[in-house]
Amino acid sequence: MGSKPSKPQFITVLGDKQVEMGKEIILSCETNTEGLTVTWEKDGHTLKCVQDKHVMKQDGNNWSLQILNADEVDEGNYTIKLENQSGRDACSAKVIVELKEWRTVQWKQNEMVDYLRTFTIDIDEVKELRFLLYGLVGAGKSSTINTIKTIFGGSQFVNCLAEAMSTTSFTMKYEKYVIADGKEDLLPLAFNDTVGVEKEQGVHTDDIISALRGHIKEGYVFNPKSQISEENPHYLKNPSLSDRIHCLVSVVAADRIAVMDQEIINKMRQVRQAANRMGIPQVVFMTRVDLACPLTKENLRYIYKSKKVRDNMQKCSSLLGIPVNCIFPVKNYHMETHVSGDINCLMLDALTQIVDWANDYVAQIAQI
Ligand SMILES: Nc1nc2c(ncn2[C@@H]2O[C@H](COP(=O)(O)OP(=O)(O)OP(=O)(O)O)[C@@H](O)[C@H]2O)c(=O)[nH]1
Ligand SMILES: [Mg+2]
Repeated sequence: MGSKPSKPQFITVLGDKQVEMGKEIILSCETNTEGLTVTWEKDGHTLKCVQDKHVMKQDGNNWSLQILNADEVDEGNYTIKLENQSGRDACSAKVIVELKEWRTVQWKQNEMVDYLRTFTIDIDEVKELRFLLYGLVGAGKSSTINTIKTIFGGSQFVNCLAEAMSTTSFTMKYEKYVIADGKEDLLPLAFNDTVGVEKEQGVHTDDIISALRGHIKEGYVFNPKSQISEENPHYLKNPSLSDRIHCLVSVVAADRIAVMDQEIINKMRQVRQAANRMGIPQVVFMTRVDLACPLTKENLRYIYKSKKVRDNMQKCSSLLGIPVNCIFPVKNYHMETHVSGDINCLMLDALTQIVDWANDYVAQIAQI
């Protein structure tokens, strides 16, 4: 009787790979013994070896998987499993395929900052363009306002608006935030922060619709059980064009899109449809991209090369019914202690576009 073989073990393990489209990927490892049964898996399923795509090799104790002409479908989690009579072992690695950049961002902030600093609204009667931030609890609404304030404040704005992590909304009041350019001047932009949407609690959908129409004054404390009544001192009966919201910004966390509840999606769609009827431009700010995509976390400039980001944007578009070109992935200040040019540029890229859309809307309504 022959002796039992050694229990399979790895001498070297698979390493994570990041490659450009069209390039070759090689995953390799070394084991302690030969005579093993080896299987390769991708995302938990046995890898189907495709001709001219996959080459699996063994050279003594060295094992490799070569993936030719890397394509977005090759991105995923690869595992090699070893087995013999004495036992089994496995190790995994992530493969990230950089897509061809499909949207460009100007990674220099000066021009965009200057554009917003000198921006004027087409209609004199309207002194500020109003943006309403709306979305799930903890989506990053308040953090988005913090990030915008940071850009124009020149140093990181103390993050007093945002909550570390909570299941109920941290923001309870309807508040307006203006953007100070330096110490004194104000940009003609205002951002209204709202309570997060929740399944049972949270902001009443009709209140958001009233806010879009300009009926709710700042300082109003949202009541999840009932909508604002016309008798409420915070109810504005005859809002002017200046009181109305000029752009609806739905805020969605990239790392939570896959687990968004249908009831929440329905509420958000209801608000969106109301905004549609009023002709209000609507966009999505997809926050927390760094938590949803390791490529972006490592370097924000890869944002439009990331398959994860693009897939999340497409998912978000079909869930909420908003075209992909109105969806802006952004990263907010979160752990950073210093101002980052890249964080600023990504937010400014979105901001410069939505400011134009809000301005067009105001000009259009003023003519009616
Ligand atoms: N990593 C990371 N964290 C973020 C980002 N944006 C927001 N966060 C974090 O997400 C959490 C929730 O952010 P908030 O800005 O408080 O979210 P909110 O939508 O205002 O939440 P409510 O007011 O409670 O409805 C906080 O811990 C933020 O620091 C981001 O882009 N990246
Ligand atoms: Mg908040």
